[in-house]
Amino acid sequence: MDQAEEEKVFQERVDAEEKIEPKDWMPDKYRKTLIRQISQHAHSEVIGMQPEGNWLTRAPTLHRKAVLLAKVQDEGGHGLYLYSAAETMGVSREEMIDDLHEERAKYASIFNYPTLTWSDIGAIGWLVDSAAIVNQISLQRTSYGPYARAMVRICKEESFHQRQGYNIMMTLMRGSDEQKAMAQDSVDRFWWPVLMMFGPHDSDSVHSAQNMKWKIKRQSNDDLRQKFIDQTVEQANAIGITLPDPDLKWNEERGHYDFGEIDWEEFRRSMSGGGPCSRLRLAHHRQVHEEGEWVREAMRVYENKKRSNQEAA
Ligand code: FAQ
Repeated sequence: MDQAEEEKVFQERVDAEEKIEPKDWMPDKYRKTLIRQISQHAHSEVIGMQPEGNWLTRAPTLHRKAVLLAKVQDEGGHGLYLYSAAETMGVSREEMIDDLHEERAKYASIFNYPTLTWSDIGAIGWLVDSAAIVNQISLQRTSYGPYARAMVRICKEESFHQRQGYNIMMTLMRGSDEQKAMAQDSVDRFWWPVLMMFGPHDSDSVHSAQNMKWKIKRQSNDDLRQKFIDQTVEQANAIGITLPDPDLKWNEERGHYDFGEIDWEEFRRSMSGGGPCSRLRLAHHRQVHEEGEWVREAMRVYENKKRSNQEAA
């Protein structure tokens, strides 16, 4: 088959909802855009451990600490599933980490914001994990098999993360005036950056049109953002939190909440190294990666020794 025929058969398989597996033929651009998206997703999970890890030593109770510890470890695990899924497409872990360190690869801009108070941990669990779930539920049906399967387990774990975050917010909102003000302040700071997690408007999204056709993406950035807003308004009302958007109101005709415009200048700044903690996040990742070199070296020596023993036997 020539290239055009192969692409036609590939598209027919995608249209028929068949999963594409690592050894199947796929267009080069499909492989490239998936490596881009999956590795960025993996980097987000791992960089996302930093803002929450910041509060591990200051969690208010032993119970909260144990829960947060489990959550942060889960995020590291998600990164590992996702790096493994990307590796099935022929890219190595080293290349992906290099791309992150050299700022050729992105990670979710939300993790460039600081966690200033304990309630920020509640706001991240509730809002950031909710947004991640809305996006990832959709990705469970993505066309690339290893990515879709990784999403199933990740979504289950994210549900627990969301519940623990909402539980922190609910507890604070039942507390003193000071606790209520702290919870509200976290939501005031995180709300707009969370809406940016879904990416630019569909009309400005460079990858959406092709990636929807290939069923890498199953729902558009704007549709997912709307879904998240509709469900979150009800959750905020239930605990007495005010979402910081004066334009937020139910639109009977559309059957959705209307909302104000996102500050896209801030989004662009934050995703391209100009967020409040961008430098810190990457510097920390580079430092920890360097400190872990002895583990990778030990693994390489062990693998080489095992191979030479097998060859000698
Ligand atoms: N931040 O053409 P599009 C989590 C970039 S996991 C930074 O629309 P696409 C778990 C985009 O990469 C959160 N950059 O791109 C957790 C592209 O740049 P490029 C991560 C962004 O790929 C919770 C450019 O803008 N989840 O939270 C962002 O079709 C708590 C043009 O955009 C995923 O990664 C952004 N927010 O759609 C962990 C889900 N948005 O690559 C710890 C998988 C867009 O050309 C604690 N990814 N950009 O240089 C996706 O679904 C998609 O990649 C989108 C972007 C929706 C993020």
